[in-house]
Amino acid sequence: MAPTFSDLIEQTRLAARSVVEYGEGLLNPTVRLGITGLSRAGKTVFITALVHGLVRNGRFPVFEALAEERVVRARLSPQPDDAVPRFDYENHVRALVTDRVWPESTRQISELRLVIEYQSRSGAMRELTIDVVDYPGEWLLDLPLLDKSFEAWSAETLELSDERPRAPLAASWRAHLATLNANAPADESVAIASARLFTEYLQACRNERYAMSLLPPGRFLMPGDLAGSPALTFAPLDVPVGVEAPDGSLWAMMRRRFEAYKDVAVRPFFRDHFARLDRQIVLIDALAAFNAGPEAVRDLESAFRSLLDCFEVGRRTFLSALLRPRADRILFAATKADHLHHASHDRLEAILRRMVDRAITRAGVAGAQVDVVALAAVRATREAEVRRNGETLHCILGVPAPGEHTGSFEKIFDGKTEVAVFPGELPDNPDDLFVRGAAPFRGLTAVDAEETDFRFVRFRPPPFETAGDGAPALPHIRLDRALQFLIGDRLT
Ligand SMILES: Nc1nc2c(ncn2[C@@H]2O[C@H](COP(=O)(O)OP(=O)(O)OP(=O)(O)O)[C@@H](O)[C@H]2O)c(=O)[nH]1
Ligand SMILES: [Mg+2]
Repeated sequence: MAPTFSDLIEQTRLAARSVVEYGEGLLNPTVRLGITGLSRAGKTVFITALVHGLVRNGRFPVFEALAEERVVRARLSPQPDDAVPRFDYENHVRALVTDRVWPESTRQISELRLVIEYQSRSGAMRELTIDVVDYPGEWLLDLPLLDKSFEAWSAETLELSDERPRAPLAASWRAHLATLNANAPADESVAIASARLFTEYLQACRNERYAMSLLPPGRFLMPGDLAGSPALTFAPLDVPVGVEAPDGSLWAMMRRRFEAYKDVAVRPFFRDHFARLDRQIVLIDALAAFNAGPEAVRDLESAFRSLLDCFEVGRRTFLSALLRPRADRILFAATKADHLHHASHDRLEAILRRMVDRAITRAGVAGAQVDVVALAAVRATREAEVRRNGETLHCILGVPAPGEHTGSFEKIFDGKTEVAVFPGELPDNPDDLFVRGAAPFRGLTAVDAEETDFRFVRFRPPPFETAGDGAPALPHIRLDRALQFLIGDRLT
């Protein structure tokens, strides 16, 4: 699609800013680290654990600068943007470490700056500044809307809502839509009713039983400060693509609001956060999708396909910084790997690789380094082998969060008792999970909880681990490998 006038202005603005930032970067080396992920993927926990580990000299043997004892200290520092709230690091740490509860879902964008004082391999004292941004994952799925018209988005959304398992969840909204005449005069009460029913449909799709991922517009699920505004009061209509809407019609009003949504909510978010990243980690919670079933896995895959097509990747040279800033390293991470025995971690990585293969190829072609890892920013479990009927099962041990239950509800956990859980085993061949028509695995979408092939219980955060040297630290899985890939080369 040819760039529109507002796209051109946007690009000029970005280019001007990146020249300034490039100059600042030479004087005061800074990495803008993008933590990307859909809602509940594990962004807030990842940032908290990463910063906690760096500030308190966590156990990161694979992170070379720390292992070689060249990190003098890491400290929090005032963030660059005065108008963005600060990431509530202290409260998140308190929740995780003292109360042993997970942080709440993120409702607003926030920012944190960390400065690492270190000794270079040549012996010189240096500083590296790291800026991270946290935001509600729902907003991420708005990026693909930027180059879609209202009509194209409507058509796609309607088509998707005809598929299983969405169709029954969309029934009320679709019944209301069927009563509307898009060419009739605009009516605010109709717009309000449509937006409400459409939002209820999106909310229903998100239920853990269905775990659908592709649910834009993101602010319908997490409105931030736009709740109730006209820019959020629209819904898809059954209208043809490439035709002009009659003046004063419901269609014209919906289309105008869809464009307003992009101008007010999506473009500023993209401009202020996504278009300026040096390094990216993309966090993906594949386990919630396995829990729900093959439809959820396919939906997650298509959500990422449309999303990753929007990313800019490639080497950061002066020229590319001038033209457009790019991320030159991207790490795809399957989060919450502590829900699986380590025997399944390679398989989880293979599944993730399969899910984002197109993005990996494109990033490689553009000159960016790409890697894939299965990690747990906070490891809430230990491993155990359990023998049952002469068979050895790879189990995990952990304290389920209060209110979690066994598949058949015969036991509701109290948040204090440790249990052994067999989460299921991932297939050797990732295609078994993706190929339509292949023997499908069973998830919550299709069967009752006691018949599913995978079962991932939500565990409470773990107590501190004490190392040989007596220093307490939060346990993790491969968080140090992620850190080494993302910033290790900047600390040599
Ligand atoms: N066991 C385990 N659970 C995790 C881990 N990371 C995240 N979780 C679980 O996943 C949930 C979501 O994690 P968050 O970090 O809040 O996810 P988020 O990406 O910030 O989500 P939004 O703020 O909604 O966009 C947590 O409440 C935990 O239940 C992990 O490393 N291990
Ligand atoms: Mg969050």
